[in-house]
Amino acid sequence: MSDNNGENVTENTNENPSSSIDTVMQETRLFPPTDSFLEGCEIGSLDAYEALYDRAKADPVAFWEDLARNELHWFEDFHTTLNWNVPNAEWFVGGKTNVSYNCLDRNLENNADKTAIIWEGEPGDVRTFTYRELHSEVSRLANAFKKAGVEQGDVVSIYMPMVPELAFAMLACARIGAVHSVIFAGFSAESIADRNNDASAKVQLTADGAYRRGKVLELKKIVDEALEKSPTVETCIVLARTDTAVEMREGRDLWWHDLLEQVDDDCPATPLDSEAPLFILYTSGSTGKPKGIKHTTAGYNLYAKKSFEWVFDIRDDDIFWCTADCGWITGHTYVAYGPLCAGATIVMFEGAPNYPAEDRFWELIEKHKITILYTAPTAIRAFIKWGDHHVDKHDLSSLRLLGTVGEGINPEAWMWYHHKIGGARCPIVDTWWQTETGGIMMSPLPGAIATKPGSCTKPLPGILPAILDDSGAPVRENQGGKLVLTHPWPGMLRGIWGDDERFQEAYWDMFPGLYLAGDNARCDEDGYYWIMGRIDDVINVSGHRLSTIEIESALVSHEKVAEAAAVGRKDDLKGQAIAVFVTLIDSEPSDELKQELRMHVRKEIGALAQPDDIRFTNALPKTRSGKIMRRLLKDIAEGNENLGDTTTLEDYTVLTQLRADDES
Ligand code: 7RM
Repeated sequence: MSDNNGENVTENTNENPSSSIDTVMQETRLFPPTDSFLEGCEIGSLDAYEALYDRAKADPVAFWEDLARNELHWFEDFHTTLNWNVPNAEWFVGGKTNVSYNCLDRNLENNADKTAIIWEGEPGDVRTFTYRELHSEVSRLANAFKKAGVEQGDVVSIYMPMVPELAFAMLACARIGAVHSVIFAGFSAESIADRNNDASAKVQLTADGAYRRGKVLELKKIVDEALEKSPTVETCIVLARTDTAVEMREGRDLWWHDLLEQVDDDCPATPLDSEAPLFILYTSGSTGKPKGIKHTTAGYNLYAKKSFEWVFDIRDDDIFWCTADCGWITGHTYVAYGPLCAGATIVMFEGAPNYPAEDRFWELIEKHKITILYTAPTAIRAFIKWGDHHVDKHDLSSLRLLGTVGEGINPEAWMWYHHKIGGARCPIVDTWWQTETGGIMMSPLPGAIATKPGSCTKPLPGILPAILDDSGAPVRENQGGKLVLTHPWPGMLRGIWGDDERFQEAYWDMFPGLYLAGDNARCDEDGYYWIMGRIDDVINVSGHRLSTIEIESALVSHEKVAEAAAVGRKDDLKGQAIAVFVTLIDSEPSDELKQELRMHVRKEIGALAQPDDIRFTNALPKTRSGKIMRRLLKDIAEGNENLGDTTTLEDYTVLTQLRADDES
């Protein structure tokens, strides 16, 4: 991205409608798949992708109808493919299916003895399960749930470590039509109670404890506190994981293993309506109380399966590792439902990337011969900071495909991932999607679409995006605007649990009939999409609207910078000034370096994007799933004392540190 003199920024903007966003980034590198990757690819050329995409676009409803009939098992066929009454979609109406059946029973036909799950615990213990074993584990657990009083339609709140039983529990709920609400085992008692109350959860699942970097986090204790304030929860089922002493309350708490002893593993999957709720997953959103995103049975299942197969070009002998926790949508769709429904072998990992040392991921890849790694940019930037010597210790030659999700990946981090982890032979799929979308919406199909570092490339078949200015008109090529989806898709959310008004307002009010994603994006001359950051995070400098990701990527392209966050702060003269927060790889902060970084950004993307304030920090505030919390940084940049809702923040000490830096 170095051959841009930055002066064209001003030219662009003169012809921009006021609500569009200026792009200052130029990335021209193109990476087609290698011949060896292409061997055996299901969708192995741009033509093949375009043919599929065009067919889906011509008649999306017929496209999904065909797939639903071919890919899912139906106890009863559906009669109507789509009922669409904005903003409410119903897919495959009249049909009866079961997600657990599609993931398990269906795989008994051809994959019974294939490994479904390779699980590694934080201490290094390994357990594996074939599809036959998984079927048995889940069926038995489903019977245990019934025994404990769980009925179809009940909400089961799950607060557990990343152990196989967490996946079993999700599938067991799906098997009997209970609705799971997985809460990441790092949230506070208060957050659990909020979510339990919002969903009227009836049963709580937890474990005695969870391993966290060699220590034990006492989950049951946290749950005990949460249940004091969760009056709807009648029963709590406790898994013994760490053998930590816990208090079991008579009449409420049951041991997981005791329940299992009382039941057998014969539990036929319940035929469920296509639109029966499958799960609720709470997303924080940047303001206000968490939204319970609702997903249902058939549409979500179909979308999880097809998006998984398309994006990861899955082969029978692949060993697929999605590093996300099941507490996030990525863990729902690409640890559990997508891969299992596709009959794939997954790796599930309980631990952290830096325990006992910073090479744990690479050790896992070498040990389990992982072929596909799907992780987050925030992790990749951490690996870069920790140093290449951790990677060099391990043989990563089993890898054939890499993926990222969660944030934009800065081209510099992309190049490191490509060379250092992928040995320059593995395509990288940069996947754009949301909790709300259920599955990946835009991503390279790795055999068909040459990649560009920093671009999520093109929409999946059946997905119809557009980029609009505030008046609802499409923006021109390479102009940033609001990303929308113009046609419903099977994996889309079916609302916010108990809050129809908020559902309508958050996603459907701005452009009637179109789904507002809340991200800005541009589409380039080759039809490639580039995500530019959240709508609320746009920085407006003297009437030029700039993207956070582009400024951050310019900073990260400096050899000394590990990570950067850019925010707009109030400025009397310019409207907003650009404040950036920077973590360094291993250099010492200095005024000279600040000046160097200013000049670097100026050279990379132009004078307009040159930061006004630069602060060095040891760490950036992140959500528990690793996204930079720019909203908090904006408050800090503006000197605000009250930082609003910080409950989703991963590490509070970061804030104290940043404030202290501020005062010095
Ligand atoms: C899967 C997930 C959704 C938000 C989304 C974006 C950002 C996610 C990318 C990305 C740029 C990407 N669900 N985001 N993936 N931005 N490139 N490949 O993360 O609900 O937790 O977050 O994350 O802002 O709207 S989520």
